[in-house]
Amino acid sequence: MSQSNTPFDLPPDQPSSRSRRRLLGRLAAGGLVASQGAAAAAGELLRPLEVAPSSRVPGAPVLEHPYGVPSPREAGVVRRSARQWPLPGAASSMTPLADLHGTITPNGLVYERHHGGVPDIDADQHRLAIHGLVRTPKLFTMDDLLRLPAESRIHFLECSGNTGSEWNGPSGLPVQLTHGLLSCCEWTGVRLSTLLEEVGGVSAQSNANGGAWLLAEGADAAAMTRSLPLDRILERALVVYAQNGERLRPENGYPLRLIVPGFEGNTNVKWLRRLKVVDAPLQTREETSKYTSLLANGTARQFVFEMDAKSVITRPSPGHRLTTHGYYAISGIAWSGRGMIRKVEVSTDGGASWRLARLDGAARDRALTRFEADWRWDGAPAEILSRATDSTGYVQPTRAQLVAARGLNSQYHYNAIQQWRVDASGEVRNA
Ligand SMILES: Nc1nc2c(c(=O)[nH]1)N[C@H]1C(S)=C(S)[C@@H](COP(=O)(O)O)O[C@H]1N2
Ligand SMILES: [Mo]
Repeated sequence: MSQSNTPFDLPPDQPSSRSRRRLLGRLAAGGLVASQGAAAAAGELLRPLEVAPSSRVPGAPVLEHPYGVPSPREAGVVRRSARQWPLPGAASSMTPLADLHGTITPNGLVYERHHGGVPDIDADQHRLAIHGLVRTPKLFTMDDLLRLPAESRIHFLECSGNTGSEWNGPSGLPVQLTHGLLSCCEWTGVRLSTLLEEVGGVSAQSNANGGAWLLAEGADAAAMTRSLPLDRILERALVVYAQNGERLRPENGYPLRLIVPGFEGNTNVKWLRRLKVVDAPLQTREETSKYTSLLANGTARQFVFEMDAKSVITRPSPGHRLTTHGYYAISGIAWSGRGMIRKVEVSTDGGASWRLARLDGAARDRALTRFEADWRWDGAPAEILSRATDSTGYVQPTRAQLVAARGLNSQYHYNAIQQWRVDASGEVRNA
């Protein structure tokens, strides 16, 4: 393979499938990836053709792990925390984005954010109350909920504090610790609208103040409570008991949680015990002292629900090292709380020029989308970044644009373009 970077540098805004076909055509003879130290290969090449040592003995028996676990060789792929938290129970752990593929987060790696620890709840004893401005208030057992029509949908979940580390410039942290308060699961449960029908619908009084709100409360030590505008969530919200095909994990809300697709993480109340229809937001702790964003001019943004469009390159990313010159697929994820991802552009020159990335799989509403762009690294220092545009036409801002609009007082809703630096040795850094 030639070391020149010209043949594979794609012109900006060229439809990338065409570019890819051209790239694949050019490389058909040699393949995209030369094996490392191609010349050393003669002896190596013969090895896979001999009987493998692992074929000479019987393997481990079935049911060695009644609940399957990852290979011990993947033991480093775990959730991690970015910092020490001052109070026990009030903490978070982050998803190892650089080690994941596709768009679904395995259940053992879904990020965690708890304000008061993980409660131990007996599903048989758990109840969901739906009351307030409804015709016939009811208590639901888990069995009641499981009898109702179920719906499964894939959605991302992102903490509004995600990537807060970058407000003041590059933090030096790897992508797990900058963007890892982010996961994407297939959630299964009952539509909120179905449950409201079960309680006879919202009673007329609620409409006097211009629409009903919904208070959601958790059964944890933090008794997490948020008020949500019912009109805006009714179509999409789910009360879920399962994630990725199995019951919720304790740390993600077992036995029941609210999923409000696209809304900031904290509105997705875990260990859900109560939904109360009210005629105005209740101004709970979680929407006054917290989750309100102070702007530079001294006013505050309250009830900032939707997570704006965002993207990040997960491979290569800080901690990775490019060991040879030549072809690399730049891979990452993009998402928007306002709809679908329409396009992702990638730059390898610090944002001077952009090219379209390929979007993998079907476009999904308020879910992670995997993108990929071809890149040929010639060994020169590079700055790689990605920029998402969503179905509303909104374009992910630069950090400078975001700071100009919001100031530096707020820790929440940081969604700026993220740049990684590749130095001449191939080391990738957040600098
Ligand atoms: N009851 C309750 N619900 C909660 C929380 C909590 O502490 N208690 N944390 C919230 C926050 S801040 C976020 S970001 C998400 C995290 O969900 P996860 O832990 O399943 O990733 O849950 C939300 N729901
Ligand atoms: Mo959060």
